[in-house]
Amino acid sequence: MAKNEMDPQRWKQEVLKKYPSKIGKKRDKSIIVHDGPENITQIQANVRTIPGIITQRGCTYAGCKGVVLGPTRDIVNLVHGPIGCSFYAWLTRRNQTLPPTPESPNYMMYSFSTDMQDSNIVFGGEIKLKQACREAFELFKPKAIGIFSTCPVGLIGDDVHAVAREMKEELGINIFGFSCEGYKGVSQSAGHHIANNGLMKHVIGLNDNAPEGKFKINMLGEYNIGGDAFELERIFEKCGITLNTSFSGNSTMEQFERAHMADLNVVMCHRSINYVAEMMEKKYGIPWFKVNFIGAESSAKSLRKIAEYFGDQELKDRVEKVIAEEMLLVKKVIDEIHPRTDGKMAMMFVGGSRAHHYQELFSELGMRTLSAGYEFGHRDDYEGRRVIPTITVDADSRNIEELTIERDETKYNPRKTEAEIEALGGLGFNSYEGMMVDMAKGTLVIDDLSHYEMEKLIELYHPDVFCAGIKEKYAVQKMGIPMKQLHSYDYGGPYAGFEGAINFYKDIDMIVNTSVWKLIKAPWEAEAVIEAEYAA
Ligand code: CFM
Repeated sequence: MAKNEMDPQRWKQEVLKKYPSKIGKKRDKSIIVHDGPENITQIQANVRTIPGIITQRGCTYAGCKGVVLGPTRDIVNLVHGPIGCSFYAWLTRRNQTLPPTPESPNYMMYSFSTDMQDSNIVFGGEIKLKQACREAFELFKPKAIGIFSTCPVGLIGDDVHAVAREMKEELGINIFGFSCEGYKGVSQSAGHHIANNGLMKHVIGLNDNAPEGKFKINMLGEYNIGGDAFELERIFEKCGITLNTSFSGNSTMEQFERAHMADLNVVMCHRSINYVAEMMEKKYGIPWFKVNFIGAESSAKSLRKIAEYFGDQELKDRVEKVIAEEMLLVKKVIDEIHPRTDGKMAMMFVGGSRAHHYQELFSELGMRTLSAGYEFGHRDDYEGRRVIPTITVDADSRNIEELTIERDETKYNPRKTEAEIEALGGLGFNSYEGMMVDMAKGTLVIDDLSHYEMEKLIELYHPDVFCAGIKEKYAVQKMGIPMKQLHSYDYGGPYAGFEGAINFYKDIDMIVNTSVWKLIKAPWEAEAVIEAEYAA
């Protein structure tokens, strides 16, 4: 703790006492004063948001359509619902994609929607949905169409799966539906799971033609925000590692179909795609482990893990050579910037993985993370996968289908024997240690941060940079604290890999060292505040 910094325990009590007691009791379990990596406290996560607290969360449809399937360029992702929901369908998430030729299909700049009207709500929307499929097929001749359900679809009972089957038959292309109505889960996390299930059921395993290459991997949970995937593709190519499939940054339908041909699954964002990793292991025998390409050191570590897995000396040497070369540039920039960022304080409240990963980048700059949390992470994302068996299944989690996956006898091929897996145990197969293990004692870990809690963090700690999303951005900046979006990168990036790390160091240096913020007065500094307490 820096001098004169408020004790986190006191901060927590101050915040909780302002809530009505029932709400205070609920929030108490989601706000953890971290007792250090050796003594991880249970956190309440993935439960319903308290109405009115102003959550950062999104909906199930956003997780399915926007996050997991959204970055695929050659599937027509058709939203079945009112046009408002389709704002999400229209490049709002800054995924980038690079078709091989200008003629190659790329539908990412389109917004496909059935534009449901009142009459469809009353009389049903299936006919309109069929028409939309036919129209999309006629206009674009896509390889596949994905149909995404918004809230009204579930409320009126349109059967998107029946329509998908019928249209698949009629049009002769792969068409599949998702029951990802916005209300289906407590956040977008449910949508990830539904998308994972759909990909397993309808797409993965359809095509056995894999690209040439001795070391074939799938990259799971990398969505090419701000060009991150391009940087990772560059690094893999330099190392001689073949990227078979990417879920789903810069991806195509063909890549998804051949995902079962890889020798290894590496998982970036555990929250959004761990289900696919697990299911592919069972069905096809592909092992998986967690990697992190946010941060130069962790990128190097992840590359070494991949090389170790394949065990090929030539690959190992080449990876070392690449790391040495890249680190030379990284180090040069760090040496210059570090003195200006050292000791500064960051806070980050993002999604279900970045609040963990980005702490690495900040620590490379000598900055500490005083407080962090996920919008929709589960306990395993905080405390590590070992707590999964102890997570209570509630009505909301039971709502999401759990697929029963059997071994595919014709395509199952264990990439490593049990003995080999055991010998490589240090790589951490099937495991993720979560965020808290990497955080210092006395930090504040907060799940589903409320707007009020955010204001109190800023008011009482004055962090040097606050990281979250567009909903928080201008509220934070009005309080005179620089704000960095870690969802869209504020139109910057890439931040993954080595070149990405360099971009990040430079951006953060600019952000935390500009003097303009000192000229802004927060509302409570500029005017008198009237405070009141409940009489009852
Ligand atoms: Fe995974 Fe993501 Fe994230 Fe996520 Fe997201 Fe995202 Fe995110 Mo925004 S899949 S959990 S649902 S890393 S859209 S690319 S930035 S909240 S931290």
